[in-house]
Amino acid sequence: MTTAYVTCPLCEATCGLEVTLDAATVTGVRGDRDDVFSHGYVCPKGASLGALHHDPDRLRTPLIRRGGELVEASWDEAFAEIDARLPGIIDANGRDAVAVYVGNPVSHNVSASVYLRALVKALRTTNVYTAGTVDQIPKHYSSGYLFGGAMTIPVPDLDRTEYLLVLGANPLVSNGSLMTAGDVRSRLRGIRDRGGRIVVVDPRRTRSAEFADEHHAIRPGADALLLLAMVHTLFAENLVRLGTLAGHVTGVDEVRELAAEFSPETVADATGLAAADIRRLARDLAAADRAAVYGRIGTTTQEFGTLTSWLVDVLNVLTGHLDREGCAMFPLAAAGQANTAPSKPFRAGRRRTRVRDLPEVLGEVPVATLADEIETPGDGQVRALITIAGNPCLSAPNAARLDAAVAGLDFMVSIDIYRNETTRHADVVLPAPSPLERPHYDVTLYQLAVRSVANWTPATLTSEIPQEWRTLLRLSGVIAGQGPDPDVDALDDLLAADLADRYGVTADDTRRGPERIVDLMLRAGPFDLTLADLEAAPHGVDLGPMQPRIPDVLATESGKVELAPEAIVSDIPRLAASLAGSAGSAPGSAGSDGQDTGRPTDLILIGRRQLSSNNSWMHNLEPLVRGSNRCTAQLHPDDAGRLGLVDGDPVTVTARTGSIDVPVEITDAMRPGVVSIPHGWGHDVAGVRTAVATRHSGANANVLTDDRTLDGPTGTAALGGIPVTLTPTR
Ligand SMILES: Nc1nc2c(c(=O)[nH]1)N[C@H]1C(S)=C(S)[C@@H](COP(=O)(O)OP(=O)(O)OC[C@H]3O[C@@H](n4cnc5c(=O)[nH]c(N)nc54)[C@H](O)[C@@H]3O)O[C@H]1N2
Ligand SMILES: Nc1nc2c(c(=O)[nH]1)N[C@H]1C(S)=C(S)[C@@H](COP(=O)(O)OP(=O)(O)OC[C@H]3O[C@@H](n4cnc5c(=O)[nH]c(N)nc54)[C@H](O)[C@@H]3O)O[C@H]1N2
Ligand code: SF4
Ligand SMILES: [Mo]
Repeated sequence: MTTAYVTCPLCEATCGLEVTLDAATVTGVRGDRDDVFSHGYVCPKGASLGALHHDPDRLRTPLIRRGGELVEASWDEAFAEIDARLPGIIDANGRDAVAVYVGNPVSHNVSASVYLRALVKALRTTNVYTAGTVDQIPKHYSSGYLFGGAMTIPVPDLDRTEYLLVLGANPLVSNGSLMTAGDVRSRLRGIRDRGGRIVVVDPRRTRSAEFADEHHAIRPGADALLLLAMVHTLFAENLVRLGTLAGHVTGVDEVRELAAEFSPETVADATGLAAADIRRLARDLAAADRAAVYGRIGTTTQEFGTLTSWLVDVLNVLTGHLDREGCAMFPLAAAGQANTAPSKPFRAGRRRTRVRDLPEVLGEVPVATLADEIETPGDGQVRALITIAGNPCLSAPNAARLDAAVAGLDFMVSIDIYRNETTRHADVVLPAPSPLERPHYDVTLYQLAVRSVANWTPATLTSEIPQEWRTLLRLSGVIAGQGPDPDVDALDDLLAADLADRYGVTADDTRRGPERIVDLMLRAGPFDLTLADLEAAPHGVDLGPMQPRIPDVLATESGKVELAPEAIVSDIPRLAASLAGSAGSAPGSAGSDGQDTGRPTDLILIGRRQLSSNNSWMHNLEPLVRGSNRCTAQLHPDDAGRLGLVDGDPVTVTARTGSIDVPVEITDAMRPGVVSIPHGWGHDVAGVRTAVATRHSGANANVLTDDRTLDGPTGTAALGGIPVTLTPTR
């Protein structure tokens, strides 16, 4: 029996886990009590790392399409196939003919996130699509314009705050997002134990809302109106206090003027909150000494995602709750320096997409328009696709359309651990090691951590499958014209030298791959660590709480927090128009879509996360698909009564883009007029190899979400606020 200490790479919480093994068999996974950050916490997903590793359906060899079927092949055969087909498509159709889709697990995988840059560089395509464009891009955009850097994202100082206003997040289920906090439950409990308050704004009474002191069931998509009315109240009641930020902020007067027309009375109907409650929320926030406003996916994947993300921080600034102990603060990461390296002020929209004229943000373009780019003929039409750790056929809006478009591509390569709803369409599938077969250091998520921590995980088990960084470099070499078997070590040396140069340190060339990269990032970082320091600390190194960082952290042109950037406030007229359009609208209507179909059974669709799910890809593990982890449409009893439905009835849910069949689950946790269906289900399609998931298939909620309904400034998909009708299934 042996024991290994690993950082869980499955979600943003970065928990430390203790894995016990009998030779190469995982016999147990539990929380590591000595972990400096998570102190022994583990969730059902982390506890399933062994089941994931031993899943017989997980891919171990490459697959190639032969006579229409995906068959097992050697690595050399797989790369020979790619070499025979991909460069030809680029030669004939140009570089933009190849698109890349980068999925969520890339951010949790140092091999993939660092070495992806080599692939993107080799491709030189403008068609870089990411899961971020159905997620947090509005937050990068608002932070970029407010503070100068897209990763300069304030996170709540959870361990010291006394008032936390949460919008559109359910940390007790998601374990926290854009707020890396091992054991978030204990940290939230800490707020209450200190006598503090937690307020949750969410159309659904979630676990986090139950846990909180106060819950407001807002209408979907109305957060920007609520927050703007709170800003209005701060000015109207003379509660604006910049405190330590005075002298570091521009644009306060513009914000006052912009908020003038949004009084609490004006927005009360549209938000579903009483004007008196809106005023009180503003006063409570202003009165709290240590407070933070925090918004997550319910605030970014909606039609006013950018405005809402911006207003979250506008409130933090106007109440003096930014960059101060116990408030919203800027993390300091030990490696990767996303918000410490000097950088040019952030700008988005440096180029726009061919078919729908949508902006790039961080070089990424919205996956909501990938189907357009595949289907629309002309120069730059997408003919080939590379997916890396992504399942867009389940996770992107108007998924049925995207699925058909992807099926019609000339060529597709996927790097993935499963043959699933997306990778089944590939011509070549390249497997990647399981999380226990690779080293790990959470370069990305530590940028957002509520304390500075660093933890290195060596690979627990060896693998026949090449490390993902090797696969990415090999693919890059093929695309660069070096043939099917490029010198991967030479490419690695180049990448390391390039990064060492950028960070101004000397790389330790006795190491290779992510070991060498993480080591040089640590040595360039603010804590002067080396990888050897972390290798000697299997439970991690705690580097202390967040510290005030203004003005040094600011990278705007003016060197100040620019509170009213044109690139954001130019979207306010659209918000005002939605308010005008929402007068007298049906319950639950976001009042922002103008897509009311006029039918009496109209409801507004939102999503939800489930404790034992991980987006679309952990449903193949028996321990996770038991019990309450089911794909249902949650509905308020009043709506169920109106529709003549009882609990468990099958219903057909229909939107502009399509319809799905799911059972209803009647619960007064829902706001009347709103229906909630989780995403990531819909596994009963041909050609997948996920036997357990197929048995627990559920339905694909993204057949209902609309690729036309987007956040204005960024083109991020509005996955919530979709009008749907429910009819009993015959
Ligand atoms: N167990 C589990 N954990 C996960 C994941 C998972 O799939 N399962 N996924 C991970 C990923 S990729 C992410 S991005 C994070 C997300 O982390 P969270 O944002 O915390 O995740 P959700 O549980 O989806 O919470 C979003 C909430 O927004 C609410 N909401 C919907 N529309 C609106 C609206 O218009 N306004 C407001 N105020 N609220 C709204 C929903 O009811 C929901 O409760 O979670 C991560 N963690
Ligand atoms: N309706 C609705 N849709 C949503 C959301 C929502 O709230 N509602 N949330 C959105 C959000 S926040 C996100 S982040 C996206 C996620 O969207 P995606 O990233 O497209 O989807 P995932 O389900 O995370 O799929 C991850 C894929 O990576 C594979 N994988 C896992 N680990 C590895 C690895 O180490 N290497 C490789 N190569 N592959 C690996 C899995 O098998 C799976 O195919 O979904 C979005 N879609
Ligand atoms: S909360 Fe996230 S990091 Fe922690 S064990 Fe669960 S999946 Fe892993
Ligand atoms: Mo996400």
